[in-house]
Amino acid sequence: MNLTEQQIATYHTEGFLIIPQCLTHNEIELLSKELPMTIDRDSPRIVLEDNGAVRSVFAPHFVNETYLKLSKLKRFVQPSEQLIGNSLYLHQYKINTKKGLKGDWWEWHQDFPYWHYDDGIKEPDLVNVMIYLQDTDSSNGALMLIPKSHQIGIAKFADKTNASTSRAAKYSDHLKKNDYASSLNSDIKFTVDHDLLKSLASQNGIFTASGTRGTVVFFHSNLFHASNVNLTPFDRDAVLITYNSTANLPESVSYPRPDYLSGKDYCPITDLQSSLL
Ligand code: 6CS
Ligand code: FE
Repeated sequence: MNLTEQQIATYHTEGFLIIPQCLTHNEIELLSKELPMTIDRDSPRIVLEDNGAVRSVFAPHFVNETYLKLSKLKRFVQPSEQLIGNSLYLHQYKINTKKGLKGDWWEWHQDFPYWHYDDGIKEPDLVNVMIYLQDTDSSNGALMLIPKSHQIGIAKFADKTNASTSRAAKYSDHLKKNDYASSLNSDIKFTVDHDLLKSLASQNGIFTASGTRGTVVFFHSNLFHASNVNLTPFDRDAVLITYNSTANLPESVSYPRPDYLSGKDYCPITDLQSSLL
């Protein structure tokens, strides 16, 4: 699947691009059937909500062939190469399982600050590919976005610590103890300053990326985004694949995060797949 010039322009202006029905019914059925096989609750790859429900499953491709093939689908890699303008490798891969009545929120944030400060990636030349495995809307925690917000680069952070020092430097301490929770839980460390959020939301509005199962949202690593709790009794599983340019490899950081959070296979993605089946 190749994007048109118009679609590429839309992505660079708005910061996101939605492709409905990007996966077939049978492909989605297979992903849903195999999702439980990616979960080993004793593994550090699994992040839990405070209430014990699974919040995220990192690196499902480490343990499951179908999810490995998903990360190599032509339908994702080729458009992402067009958007980034370079060959790509897999930087991060997770399933954010927002369980029925238990799945918590994601506060307004950008992804790139985590990949810049925690993983040492210099430029925001990464793209997120988000796939809905169920019909998703505002009732069960669809992705909320502020269009064009990626254009300002790394935003001013909300001050959660009323620290006078630079927050990023302060928070790197968390990495010393292999404590990644403040990047992955429902109280994440780098969130957007509320005055800035209000100003951009007033200018550009807040868009809720609703879509039927199989919808794919490509979005920029600096785009402001959030998602609400899941108030329905039904699960809302979203797969997020993050590709990084092979010309933008991480520089060394004091406390490197493990490979399930920050991919270490920097080879360009090959053996592209046409289908999951
Ligand atoms: O730390 C990370 O890599 C993860 N944390 C957030 C809040 N978004 C990006 C990524 O999934
Ligand atoms: Fe995010």
